[in-house]
This record gives sequence, C-alpha cells and structure tokens, in this order.
Amino acid sequence: MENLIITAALTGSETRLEDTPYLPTTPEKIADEAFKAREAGAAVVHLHARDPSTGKATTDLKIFRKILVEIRKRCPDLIVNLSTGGTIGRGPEEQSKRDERIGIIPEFKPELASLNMGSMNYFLRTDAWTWECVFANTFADIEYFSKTFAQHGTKPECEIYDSGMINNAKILAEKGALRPPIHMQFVVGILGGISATPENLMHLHHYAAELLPDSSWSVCAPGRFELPMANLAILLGGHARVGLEDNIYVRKGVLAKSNSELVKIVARMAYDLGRDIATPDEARKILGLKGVESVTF
Ligand code: KMH
Ligand code: ZN
Repeated sequence: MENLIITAALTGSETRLEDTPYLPTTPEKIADEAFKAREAGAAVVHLHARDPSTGKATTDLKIFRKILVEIRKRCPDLIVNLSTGGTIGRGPEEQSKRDERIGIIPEFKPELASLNMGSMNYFLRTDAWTWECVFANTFADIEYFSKTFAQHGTKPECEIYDSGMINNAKILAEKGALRPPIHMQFVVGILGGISATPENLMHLHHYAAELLPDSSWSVCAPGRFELPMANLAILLGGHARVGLEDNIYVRKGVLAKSNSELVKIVARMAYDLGRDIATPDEARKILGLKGVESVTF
C-alpha cells in the first residue's frame, strides 16, 4: 500500500468557538496548529480562513494570505489544500458566492484545493445547534472551477458526499474538465449525503475503483465517526483527514486540545496496523502535485 497521507482540517467554517475554545481562528494560531499537525504526521493541511476579530469564517483573501504566510514561515514543505467550498457555515447567501469561492485559486495558485462534486441538502447537527442549506454546485460551476484549477496547475481534491458524485467526477473526466488520476475526499456522515458506515465506505472505495480505476481517495467523516472511518481507510489503502473542522472530540465528551491530538491518534493507528505515513514530499508524488515552488504565497 502507498504511505498514508494524513490531512489536518485545521479550522473549517462550521465549528464555532462556542463549541470548543481550542479552535484556532487567528492567522498565528492557525499556523501554530499547522506546525504541530505537521510534527504529528500530517502531510497536508486543509484550510479555510477565519476573521480574527469575530472568529467567523471568511473568504477574505487578505486574511487567507496572512494565514498562508504564517504557515509558510513555520513549515515550508507542508502541502496546503485550500477550500473552494467557501463559508458553508455562514448561510446560503455567503456560500453561493461562486466567484469569491474560486478567487482563491488565481490568487494563491495552490498545489491542491477542494472541488465540490455536486449539490445536496447540507444539514449540520451538534448537541448545541443545527443549521441547514442547499449546498449548490451545478455542473456548470464545477466545470468553471475545474478550468480555473487547470489554468493554475492546482490539483482538485474532489469532495464526494454521496456515491453519485463519483459518477459526476467520471462524467467530468470524460469531458476533459477533470484530468486523471483523480483524487477524491469521501465526506461521509453529512445529513443529506451518504452516512458514515463501514459498508458505505467500502462501497465508495469499490465504486471509485470501478469508475475511475487509477484514482486515489481519502475519507473525512464529520462528527463522531471521524476516527473509526480513518481506521477503515488505513486498512483499505485510502488516506485520512481529521481535524477541528470536522470533529472536536478525541473521545466521547473529551475535547481535542489541538488538531495535532487527532493527527497523532491516526498516526498511531497507522503505526499499529503497519502502514507508514507519507511525508509532504511523498504525498506530492502520490497525488502528482506541481510542487511548492509555483504557489504564490
Ligand atoms: N466541511 C467539510 C465537511 C470544502 O472545504 O470544500 C466539507 C469541506 C468542503 O471541507
Ligand atoms: Zn473544508
């Protein structure tokens, strides 16, 4: 099996400071978390931006730049995966700002960025709050995003929330909008998408192998299934994403004090199961990334 790529999703747009005081929301704190996650075994950080004065998600490119510069200072070799999902947690009007979401690609020309593969009801539920929107990603939008990714040499991490979206990726690959080998993030457990069960993850794994034979995948299971799904991904030859964007607990009722605590748990699982962890450069080779030299931050 390939070495395991661990992604740390450091802050996201949905988790609130009211939910956990450990959520990093300033550029310095986000970058410190990136450093610690790298030390713990993460090769990639998935990034949204937060307005440091409010702690709320933002697509402000100036704030993104500050975060990216701070990360680069602390860990120059880390792969930064930027979100084009935008501020999903802030409301439908914000989320639907298509040009704002894609603007991040020409600005920073990242090696890797998220590309959401379809539309869905997006319902979030924690003990403290619920929130809902229609997460709209039409084929026209996905194609438009894909072209922008290609222009800047950014590899799409195709976010797959249900099995039909693997077929969407295949159709887009056939049209030439996506270039194989395709890399996917299976997001399991959002209400509105596929639920986080071992059978469903196995199904996504097999379906992806059937439709897109040379593809790779990682799993992200928001909520309490984050760590069990990471464990299964290690066994199946997939990769794993953890972090406070998706899950704030190390176990029931015990808050993770840092993203790196979650990364450490996955690194330990991999060690116990005999699978090595990818360094950022190994992850670059596995994913076929252009390299850090041509990013503009
Ligand atoms: N918050 C995740 C469940 C993106 O950033 O493009 C979805 C996500 C999408 O990470
Ligand atoms: Zn995200």
